[in-house]
Amino acid sequence: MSIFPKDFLWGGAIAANQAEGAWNIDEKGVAITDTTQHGIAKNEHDEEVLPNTFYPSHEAIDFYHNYERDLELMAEMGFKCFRTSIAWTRIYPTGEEESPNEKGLHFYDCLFDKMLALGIQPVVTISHYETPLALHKKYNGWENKKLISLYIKFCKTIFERFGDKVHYWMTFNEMNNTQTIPYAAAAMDLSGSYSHQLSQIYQAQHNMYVANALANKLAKEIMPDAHMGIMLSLSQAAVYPASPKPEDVFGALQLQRRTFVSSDVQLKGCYPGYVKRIWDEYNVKLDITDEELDLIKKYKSEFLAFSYYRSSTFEDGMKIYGDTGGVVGKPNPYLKNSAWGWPVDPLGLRWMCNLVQDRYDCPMFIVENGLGAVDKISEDGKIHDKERSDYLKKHLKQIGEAIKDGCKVIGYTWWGPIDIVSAGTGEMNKRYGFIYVDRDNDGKGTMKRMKKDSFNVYKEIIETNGNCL
Ligand code: BGP
Repeated sequence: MSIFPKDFLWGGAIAANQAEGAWNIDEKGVAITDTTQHGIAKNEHDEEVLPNTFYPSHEAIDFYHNYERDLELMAEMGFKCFRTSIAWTRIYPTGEEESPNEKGLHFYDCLFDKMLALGIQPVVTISHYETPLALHKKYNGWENKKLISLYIKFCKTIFERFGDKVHYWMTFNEMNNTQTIPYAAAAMDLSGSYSHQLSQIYQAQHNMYVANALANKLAKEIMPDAHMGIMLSLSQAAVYPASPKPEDVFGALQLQRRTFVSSDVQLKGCYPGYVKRIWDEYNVKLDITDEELDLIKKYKSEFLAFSYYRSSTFEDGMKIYGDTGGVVGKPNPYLKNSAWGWPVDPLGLRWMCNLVQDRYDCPMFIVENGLGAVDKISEDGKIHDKERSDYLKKHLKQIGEAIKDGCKVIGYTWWGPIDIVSAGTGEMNKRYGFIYVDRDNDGKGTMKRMKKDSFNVYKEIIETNGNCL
């Protein structure tokens, strides 16, 4: 008897901007993710806390022209679902056109039809940091409430067009990252005093909460059987205190729950007290109406999707960006790091699932988990990526334990089942895939695809519904 439910959604996840390429063809407009992003998040001492850089992924792996063969490889592994995003600028190039771009709609029609033909359920992130650049320039992104109606127009178009093909939707990617990478997550530049910067961040987040509520309302009207979820980055939320020192323990709790602000508001339907304390202490000024609070309360999200890569450790006195959850992180002596310095902590994932279960008692979907590593082609012409297979098996084992703990985990999509562009570094060499793509950091290569050893490891796990773990 498998630990995993028989209808468990095994799969993989990518994002339009990190895989499709074709960034400026078929009438697509420029998205913020097509630009070298800038801006550095600072703390109240004006110290740089987190780099806020993204890189243009222009050609990426040209998934736009290779998706049929790529999806056939996913189907060969037995995928039940596949997560990707719909590039907003393929549908509304500047975000404000009267009517949508038919070439963009046609691409996603073909993409979802191919998935369904292979028995793969599409799981769609409505916007994966892919806000039209024009809306950043005109409104400074989500800081302006105008984005709400423009986003809902985008939702209406894609719900009406794809509602009979797509049944799992997430409104935004990792929306709690508005705190740490505002330019990517909210298409927003921060400015002025620290208090003003926090006001911008919480205003953008509030506007996104209102948009999420209105999207849930619209979905029920257009796609009654749709599952509407929110998506967070919970990697940095697995925060351990560096010692039993009360200041370390309470500081870790503070950080952890501040990462849960977005899910508290959208799954519980109201703002928690600890956020209001931040607003008071930092003189945060917001434009929030009673009507908006009623919408948030009435149209809550159904499931919590999240990414988990690593855990972090908090020590009293550490720099915290904006008192809003940005964790610089202190090395954990009990964990080994990946080649990019991310602590590998499978038990942290079980811990996170239990935290989410206790906090929300709602279905949870792990939509990003993976290991970015340097892959080398061996003399035998193969890629023996044992580290990745070990990471996969250890994390899935912990999900199995979490399910036995009573956590309602409905699915798992490995981040980057095929090599794609790293968002944080702009590199192709930070590879996540079970499928290798011959393309390097300089955009050179044949774009040829090749199975790694981990391809068959995941294939067997799915075939046995996790029993071989
Ligand atoms: C998450 C993003 C993904 C992906 C992932 C891995 O925060 O939602 O888009 O990028 O991080 O990070 P990276 O690509 O920087 O290795």
